[in-house]
Amino acid sequence: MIYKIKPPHTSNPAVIRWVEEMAALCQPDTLVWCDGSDEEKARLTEEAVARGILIKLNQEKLPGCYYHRSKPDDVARSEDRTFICTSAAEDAGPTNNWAAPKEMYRKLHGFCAGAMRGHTMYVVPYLMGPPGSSLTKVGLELTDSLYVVLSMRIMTRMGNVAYEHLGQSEDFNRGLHCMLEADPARRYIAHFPEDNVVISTGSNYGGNVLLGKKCFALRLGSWLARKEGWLAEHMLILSAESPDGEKTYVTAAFPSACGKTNFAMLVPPPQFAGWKIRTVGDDIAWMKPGADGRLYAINPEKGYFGVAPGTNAETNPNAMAAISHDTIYTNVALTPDLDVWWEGKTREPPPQLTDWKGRPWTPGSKETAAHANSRFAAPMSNNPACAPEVNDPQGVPISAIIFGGRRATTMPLVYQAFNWIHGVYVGATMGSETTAAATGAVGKVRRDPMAMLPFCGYNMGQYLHHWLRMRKKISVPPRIFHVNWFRRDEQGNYLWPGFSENMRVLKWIVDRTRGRADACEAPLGWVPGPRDFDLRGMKDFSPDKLAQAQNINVEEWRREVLGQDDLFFELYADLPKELTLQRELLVARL
Ligand code: GTP
Ligand code: SPV
Ligand code: MN
Repeated sequence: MIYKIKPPHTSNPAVIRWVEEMAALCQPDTLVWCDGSDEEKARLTEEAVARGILIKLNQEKLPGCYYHRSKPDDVARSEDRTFICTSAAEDAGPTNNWAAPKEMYRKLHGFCAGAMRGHTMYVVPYLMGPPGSSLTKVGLELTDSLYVVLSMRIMTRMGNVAYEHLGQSEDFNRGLHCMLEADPARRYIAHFPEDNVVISTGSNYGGNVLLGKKCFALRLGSWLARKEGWLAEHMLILSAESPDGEKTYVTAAFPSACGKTNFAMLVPPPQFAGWKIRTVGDDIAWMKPGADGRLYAINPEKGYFGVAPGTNAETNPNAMAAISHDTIYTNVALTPDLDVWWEGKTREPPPQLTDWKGRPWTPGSKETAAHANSRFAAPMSNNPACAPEVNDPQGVPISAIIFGGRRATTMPLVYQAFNWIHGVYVGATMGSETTAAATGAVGKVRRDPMAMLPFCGYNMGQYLHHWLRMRKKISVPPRIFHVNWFRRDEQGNYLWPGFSENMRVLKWIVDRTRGRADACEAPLGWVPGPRDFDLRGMKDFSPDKLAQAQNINVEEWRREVLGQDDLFFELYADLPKELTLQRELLVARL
């Protein structure tokens, strides 16, 4: 039928049938079955450079690194173009865009028909999760984007390993990505949970098109998780090892561009010598109750698709090491000798740059040199602090779950929920200022339950029920906490220095899960007592300042509870009554 470079590495009839069907629809000139080999990477990279899709960066400074510029109107996730297509609209719920599956298939198949004429369709098989894990799942992404193929190779376990895991099973995610010249008018990210299908059209950017990540691992993942009794969450996973070798595993859900990658790669300050923080995952956690009653987490990904701006050798040396080789950069700025730069990388900007749109840039230029949502894709094995457990099929047992948002006011630095149900309420009512990770206004507080507002693949009210139900399957529940690294003083300065100093908060959390640290009862939950929070060696930080960062202002909380009510109204039809009761208890305590 079609020219094939290399035969498929699988005899799975469901795979072959589906690929042939989609190829017949899109009509590519060539069909390439990817195998994940080094030879293939070298060949495709060379082709991407020849076609101007990637720019080869300075190989002395950045060995194995390449650069990609996306279209200026295709630079972030498009939440308004993201759809959950279920037979019944209630299944998508009030917080998702919904469309009838039949209509959406018709529209998108219409866009895709013949769209790959003159182009190549790549068949990208991948695993989400380490081989051999009961949580691991198989996906297949068909794409006409070389940038996607090479990024998927970094972000997932891509290649024949996926066919080996799949065998003759029909249980795999079917993802079709058609670039359509990144035309915003034909930009759709459509999920069909009832069929385990994703179709993405009209974009070539990150979360819109790396279909293993937000589409499969979170939106369809959360749908499957409810059906199968586990949790698919927008969470980092870290391991905290104390000087005497005790390891505690923690997950944290912060909204997009709110600090997950940085927290997962934390380097403790000098006063915490002997503590080792290692990264299991920086964006997604799949968690399942184990036979021992604890909750076990795996990171389904194999790489980091992280925010570049703000990343530097002081605040995140592990990330800087991770992106020093074999990394694909998108929409950062370039130096004349083809090194990369972004706002916050160095204190002084270089005198001359090429900005993310390809224009000359100097420190006097009005716009930023790098896009605010410019990113890197780096293999997790590049991270000096990568936890060896990332390949453990069992996953790691979680002792604490942390929720957190980006809040200039109201939210204290840290508090602990009284119990699981209260913790679910704390997560459900999370608010955060919007960031450049999604198109639209930046800096507006919105409710973002469990940091999953853009990623929950079904009815948000049902999702909260699922969280409450999970408690019955976990006899040793993780303790639940809330943090805010982003509170500001009247002058607009951050009250808390953040980054490595977040170790002090993490230490209290670890000690709480081990029953070692004291706490005081406050209206919001348990907060560290004055002697239980280690401020040793902090410059310009006094107990007074901590009190300011921890302050609970009743006026602000009155507005906060009203803000939460907006979400509760929206979810009313499916809102668990436990959460309404928690609201009442909070008001009573305030
Ligand atoms: P996604 O990949 O979009 O899901 O984001 P993320 O949650 O992994 O966010 P990331 O760690 O990349 O941080 C986003 C931005 O917040 C970066 O510019 C960081 O420099 C900044 N940031 C991270 N941690 C802190 C902190 O503790 N304090 C302050 N002030 N800024 C932080
Ligand atoms: C996010 O926006 O939460 C990300 C980046 O992690 S993207 O993959 O583009 O969604
Ligand atoms: Mn994310």
